[in-house]
Amino acid sequence: MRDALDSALVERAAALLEAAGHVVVFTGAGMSAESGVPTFRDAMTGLWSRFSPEDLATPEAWERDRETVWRWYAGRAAAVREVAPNDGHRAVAELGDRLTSRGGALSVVTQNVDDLHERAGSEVAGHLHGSLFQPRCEVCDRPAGGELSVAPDLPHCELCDGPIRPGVVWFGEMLPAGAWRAAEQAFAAADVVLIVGTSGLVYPAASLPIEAAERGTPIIEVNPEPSTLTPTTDCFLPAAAGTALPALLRV
Ligand code: BV8
Ligand code: ZN
Repeated sequence: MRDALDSALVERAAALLEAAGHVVVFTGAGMSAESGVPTFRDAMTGLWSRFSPEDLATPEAWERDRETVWRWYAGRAAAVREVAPNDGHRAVAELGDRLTSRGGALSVVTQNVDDLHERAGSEVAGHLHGSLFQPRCEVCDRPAGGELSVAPDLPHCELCDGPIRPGVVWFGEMLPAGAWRAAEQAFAAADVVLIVGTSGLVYPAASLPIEAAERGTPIIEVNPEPSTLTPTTDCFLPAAAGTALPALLRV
């Protein structure tokens, strides 16, 4: 990762945000990396080292071995409970407060299944890939109560005794209609899109900033490494979220 963040780049990005009425912040796993939540591309550690996320985050894995899949999500939910939002999450919340105070709006659209944006004070317009804290009955779809996420053993629905499944979107599953609609509306209304910490590999989520760029919406990206989305951006800040986002607020 390059050293000092180029102040001219920060000033250009800050000017785009300053001139904007409605900003969309689109985040991926890199947003939570400095909180200690491993990104999807990180090697799976410890007892999970023999799996890859694509192996476990699928309906087929759930049908094949519900206990193992449930335990993986319960472990991830427990790990998120042990960590805190980072300076990047707090800067996004502060940006939202500043926009609101001048009659503007901030929409957070996240691919992340953690609740760190909310715990930093942001309202999330859409969790495109669901949440670790919204388990639900696989049979009757009844929400099972957030804390069940960390229950180590496979729980069953109180109403119909169906298996409770993690409230996340697996590969091959449709994205939640409400979250997708809210995200499309937010991107359509955006004067600026700020992308933070995503490789841009997962669709259809990645199509949102790409289509915004095609409509001429200015795109700012924060990522220590270029991503597949970098070619569509107007301003690429090669830095971590916890460094670049607070810097944008200090200009
Ligand atoms: C679907 C929940 C359709 C589960 C996740 C074209 C069109 C439509 C679909 C597809 C398509 N091509 C392929 C598909 C299928 C598939 C897909 O996209 N596959 C990929 C792998 C090619 N998509 C789907 O299956 C989606 N569903 O399309 O349904 C359909 C149509 C008809 C009928 C039925 C269905 C569903 C996808 C959702 C999968 N679920 N998560 C769970 O968490 O277990 S996705 C999961 O991976 C995460 O949620 C996250 O979104 C994604 C990982 O991406 P990132 O967030 O970007 O994380 P990553 O690790 O990749 O990158 C981290 C970045 O952070 C890096 O760039 C790094 O440099 C940076 N970084 C690191 N540190 C920092 C940092 N940045 C800033 N600061 C730092 N400190
Ligand atoms: Zn049920």
